[in-house]
Amino acid sequence: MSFSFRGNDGVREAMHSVFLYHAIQAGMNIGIVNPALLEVYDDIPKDLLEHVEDVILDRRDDATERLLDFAETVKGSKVEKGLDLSWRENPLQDRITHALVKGIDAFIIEDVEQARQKAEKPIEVIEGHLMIGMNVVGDLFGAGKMFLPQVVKSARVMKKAVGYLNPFIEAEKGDLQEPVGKILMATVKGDVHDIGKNIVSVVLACNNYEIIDLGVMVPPEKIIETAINERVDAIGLSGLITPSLDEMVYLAKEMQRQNFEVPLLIGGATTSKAHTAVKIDTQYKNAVVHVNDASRAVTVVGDLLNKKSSNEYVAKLKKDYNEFRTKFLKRGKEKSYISLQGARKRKYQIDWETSKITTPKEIGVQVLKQLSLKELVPFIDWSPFFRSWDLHGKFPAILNDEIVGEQASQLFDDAQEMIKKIIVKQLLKAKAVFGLFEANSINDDDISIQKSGNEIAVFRTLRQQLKKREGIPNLALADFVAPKESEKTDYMGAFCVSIFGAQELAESYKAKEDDYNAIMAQAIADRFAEAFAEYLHKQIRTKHWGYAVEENLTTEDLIKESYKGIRPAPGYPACPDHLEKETIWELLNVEKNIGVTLTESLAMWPAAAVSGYYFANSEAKYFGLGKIIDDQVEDYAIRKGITKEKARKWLHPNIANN
Ligand code: B12
Repeated sequence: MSFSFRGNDGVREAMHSVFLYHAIQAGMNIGIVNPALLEVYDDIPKDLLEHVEDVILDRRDDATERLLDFAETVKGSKVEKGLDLSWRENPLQDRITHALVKGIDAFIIEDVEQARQKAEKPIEVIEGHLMIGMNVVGDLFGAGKMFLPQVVKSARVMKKAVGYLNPFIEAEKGDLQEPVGKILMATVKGDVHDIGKNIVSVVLACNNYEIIDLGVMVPPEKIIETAINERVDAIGLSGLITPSLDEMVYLAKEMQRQNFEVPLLIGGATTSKAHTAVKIDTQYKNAVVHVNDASRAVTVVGDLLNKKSSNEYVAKLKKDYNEFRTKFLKRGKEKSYISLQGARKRKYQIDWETSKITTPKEIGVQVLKQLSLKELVPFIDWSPFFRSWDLHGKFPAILNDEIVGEQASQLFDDAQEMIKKIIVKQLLKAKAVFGLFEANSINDDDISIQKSGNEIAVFRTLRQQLKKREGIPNLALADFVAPKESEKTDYMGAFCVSIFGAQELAESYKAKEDDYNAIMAQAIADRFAEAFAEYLHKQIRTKHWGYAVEENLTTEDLIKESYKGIRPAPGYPACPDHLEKETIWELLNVEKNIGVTLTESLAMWPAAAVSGYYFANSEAKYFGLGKIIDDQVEDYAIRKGITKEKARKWLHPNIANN
């Protein structure tokens, strides 16, 4: 018998059960019969059963079509998986290990209780049964045979088991299990991003490290004080945006000043081995190490805290960073830069006589407070979602990837479940403010924003200064807006989108010791934020500004940025200057309109947020500013009316040989 079927999971599961049942009834020769499947048979709703049986028993000509139609009506009523319970018949230790490796928490209390009754002291269950299981998890992860989402699920099972045992341990005044080390984790002052830090914390906790997580926006004094009071064995700092790099340098200096000896771990999207070696390592004479993904964290921390070999490891690390630094600093010097004046002469030239300028259909500021998240789902770019979980590959191909495909599919299914729940229960809220304005570039690199001919704001843009081949322009975003001298009225836009509620949702899962879903909630909120930016940009192009009304692009086209016009965001390569967010905030009255605030490092809160500009010219394109030199820093300080020191502080990641 053969049939093809593309119903939803619930129906597919039921099909499978019914097929198995009938096959058994018919005395077919089936290799493995899992009794658990037959239990599901009893639970199959009568109407579904009838439709499925029609197909299998070939009772009607239109049976398949009817079943497919029926499948549409029962979407979302997925039957629980996990039917193969044969592992429950294994010995106790195997069951506990299986539960930890597979991340199944359904039976862990039952098994742990059995282990507790057999043990002399409840602590033995943690030190014995559970640690044996977690060591298997650690080994498989280390060997690349288990992936991050699985490890985070294992941690969830472990936490549930330990949570159950702790009252017993405390009741007999026994000592709780000794961790192998205490690690302080914090996202530095002014930064709000913590998904990476949370992932690393879970992975380290899985390996029996005690984690003191101070959360986000943590002032240096608090980090220092907690490190002293808690006698931590290492400090881990995380940061998403470039201003955080300075905070890390400051902390390293402070640790040195206060004669700290513990290692300093550096991580987060904006950090790099180069910055760590050049700027942080030089400030602290003890170990400083950059860790760029969660899977490396365990080995690095293990090496740093290993009493026997840590001296040797740290010496090697220092030597490596020293060599790296020397090479890196030389590399920067090989590049040549041209003066700002020279760069301005090589600006990107648009022929404003012929270039089409579309007058926006709606000028001024608008607020969106009630957008349904459902609308954003088709705009989600899933590839970065998998990357957050350390699964690398492009969506959708990643779902069938030979190595990570199974994990990616499971993760994707879990994400869909959570999205459904978020939408139905309205757990997250999408808010945006945007505005379209009259604009002209002035003094080469500034953009004057006007209302009825009066200037209401000025955006300062930065110009590439790398020496380039003849004919290749030195770009600044201002090049994409008609200059005042052209006597043409041009336009520009600005926006801020944000997803509210992610922190609260993640906290609610954390309170239930469920890190897997806590991280999932944050990762999904980030996807929604980016999808919202994509969605709104499309609305701008096709509706509010209306310069690309005819556009018909797929999500894939949007991911490839095949659209006309651009939406660069302060901090991204074309405009790395975060300070410009302050101008966006004033112009759009962001805080009052939607409640998104800026921290002292100009990170946005809530964290799942994007803010940026809209340029509509068909020649506008994304680019990287690269490095700039001192004359531009000075010029920028004058244009912006700030001190040169302040300009240097904000621009330093982009200053050559700095
Ligand atoms: C996804 C993403 C976003 C998402 C979500 C970010 C978030 N969760 O906060 C959204 C769309 C919301 C976003 C917004 C912004 N982003 Co963004 N974003 C990214 C992107 C593409 C991936 C970051 C990410 O989430 N990675 C996944 C996580 C899990 O990885 P991770 O944090 O790096 O953590 C891993 C390791 O670093 C390490 N780790 C992390 N912490 C620690 C700590 C310790 C102790 C250790 C040992 C290890 C460790 O282990 C983790 C797990 O493997 C990066 C580019 C990139 N490829 O990195 C840009 C990037 C980080 N974003 C950037 C910018 C500028 C912004 C915005 C300012 C843009 C804007 N104007 O709107 C905003 C800021 C948001 C805010 N709240 O202020 C810049 C930052 C550089 C800069 N110039 O400041 C980047 C680098 C892009 C770029 N090339 O310019 N962003």
